[in-house]
Amino acid sequence: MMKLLGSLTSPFVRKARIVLAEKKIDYTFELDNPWDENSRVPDANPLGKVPVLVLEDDSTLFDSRVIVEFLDSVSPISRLIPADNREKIEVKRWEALADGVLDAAVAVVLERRRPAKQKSEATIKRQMDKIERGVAVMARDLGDNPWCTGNALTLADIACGVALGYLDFRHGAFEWRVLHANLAKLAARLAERPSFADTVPREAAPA
Ligand code: GSF
Repeated sequence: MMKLLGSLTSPFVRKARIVLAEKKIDYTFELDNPWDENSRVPDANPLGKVPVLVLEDDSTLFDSRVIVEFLDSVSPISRLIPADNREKIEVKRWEALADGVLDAAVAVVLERRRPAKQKSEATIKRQMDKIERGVAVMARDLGDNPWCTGNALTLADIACGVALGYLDFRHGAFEWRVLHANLAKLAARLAERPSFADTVPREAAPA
């Protein structure tokens, strides 16, 4: 059976878990925090990042974009990436936008954790600007449509929903719902799906 290495807080891991759930693909979830000094993640991904998907032949896939594109191809259930090339590119662009917002959001989390003397407010501001511009473009491109692109759930909605959920988790002060009512509606609809409800990020329960 395939094995997903990851944490309960990583949005990129959550994206993979949601795709696995939507496509009803069986897998084992192995918790491994890449920041732990004795993490095994570097053995599976030289970049030392999660998620990593370990296939039955023990080969490994990374990063989350490669993982979800692979997963969409292994099962015909709930196609999340359209076959038509133009539509596929549109979905991948949405995913790049959402993942880019996540990269900036994670960068701010890491910068805030640095010792006061090393923390750079300029870096935090630069990354927050990327988040705000990225979310504004998500809202602009969604418009009044029920889904990010096309007329059904795709990877675009999953990636955006994960990014918005991570902002709730780590950037509560950024009131994206107030700024963008259409994104709030999309997020609320996605939150009702078991794939989303079962993967809401949380700090691991204290041991
Ligand atoms: C990003 C994964 C990532 O940053 C992907 O999978 O899409 N492009 C990659 N993962 C973080 C955890 S989290 O913040 O989501 C990670 O593994 N960081 C450990 C490190 O050494 O950077």
